[in-house]
Amino acid sequence: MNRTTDDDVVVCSWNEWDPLEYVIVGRADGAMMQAPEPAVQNDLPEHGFPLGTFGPMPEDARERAGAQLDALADLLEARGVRVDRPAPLDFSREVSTPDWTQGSMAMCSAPRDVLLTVGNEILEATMSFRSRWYEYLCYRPLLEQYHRADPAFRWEAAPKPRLTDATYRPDFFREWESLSAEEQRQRIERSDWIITEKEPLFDAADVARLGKDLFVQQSMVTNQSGIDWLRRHYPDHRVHRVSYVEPLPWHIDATLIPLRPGLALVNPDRPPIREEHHRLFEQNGWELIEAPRSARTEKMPLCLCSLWLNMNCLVLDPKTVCVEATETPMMDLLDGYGFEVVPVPLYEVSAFGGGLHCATADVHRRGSLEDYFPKQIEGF
Ligand code: ABU
Repeated sequence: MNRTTDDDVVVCSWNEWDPLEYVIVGRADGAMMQAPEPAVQNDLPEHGFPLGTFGPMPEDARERAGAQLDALADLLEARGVRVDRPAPLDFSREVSTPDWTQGSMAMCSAPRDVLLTVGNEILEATMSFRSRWYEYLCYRPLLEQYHRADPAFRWEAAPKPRLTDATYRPDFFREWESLSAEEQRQRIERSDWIITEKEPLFDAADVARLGKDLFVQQSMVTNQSGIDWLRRHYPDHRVHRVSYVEPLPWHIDATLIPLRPGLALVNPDRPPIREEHHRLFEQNGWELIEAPRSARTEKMPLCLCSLWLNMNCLVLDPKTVCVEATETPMMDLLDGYGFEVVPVPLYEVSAFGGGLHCATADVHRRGSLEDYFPKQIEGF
């Protein structure tokens, strides 16, 4: 259903670029370096977290990240975008299900990882880390509110995964380190990552929304079964399973960033595995721009993301894009393509799960469902 003109619309967003009117911005409150679990083995002795340890993120870093997220929320509100914020849990708590016990949760600074908005639906992703299994609870007060306010809002949750040991390949990280470059390349080509196909798994941030076409990356947190589940869940969309030449991939939003109809950023270090990926864009008249490298040469302490967070932009409308304020090469590039570039300081948040795209989740963009890829490729 296309519901773009009703004044009472609360939830509706079909793509990454229509005018943004309503958004959720994450929070850093209570953020933890999560306890080890099969899929997460942090080893950061130089920053106080050697392998096997966990605990609260340093208070000063948390305050700086929180202040940048608050400033992002203020900036968006000043530009007329309505902003909601999640309700943090006590992330330091041990949590369990009948299948496992996990020493701590993590944080709620990256709503994009958890919530997938497609049209008038918000889907809670399965997630694939035990430390993030309960993160959806941070958004429940908002989702309840949208459900009351918007009679057309479809509130959905993907099947909660069991995340037993059978979901993870044992010794994945040790084995990965022992592989030759050629063996690693072969695994990348097979998308042979830590999660098995035991049950459907996906993070919402592995999905790029381009109208009728959804590009879903198979990654360390999204498996083939999760992509199949999404394909069945969105029968009116075309769900493309994509993968890129990237060791240990984690979320598509530093690899493929759509900017407006016909224009997208791609990552020059992460070409697609299948040539059909670029051919699909090109035969539908899209220009793919290679992102410039980050202005930075070093990541923030405790940052688990790559320097390609410079690509992790938030598009406000097809002429306006928010870019991290120190990323001058990216700002210059987008300025050259005619965008109004809004610089937003957010680098402190990179140690808390991401950049501008990660730190936000769409509630409403003004627009309708369109087909930007009328010329499809059989089998892709
Ligand atoms: N959540 C986005 C992280 C992507 C990257 O580190 O490249």
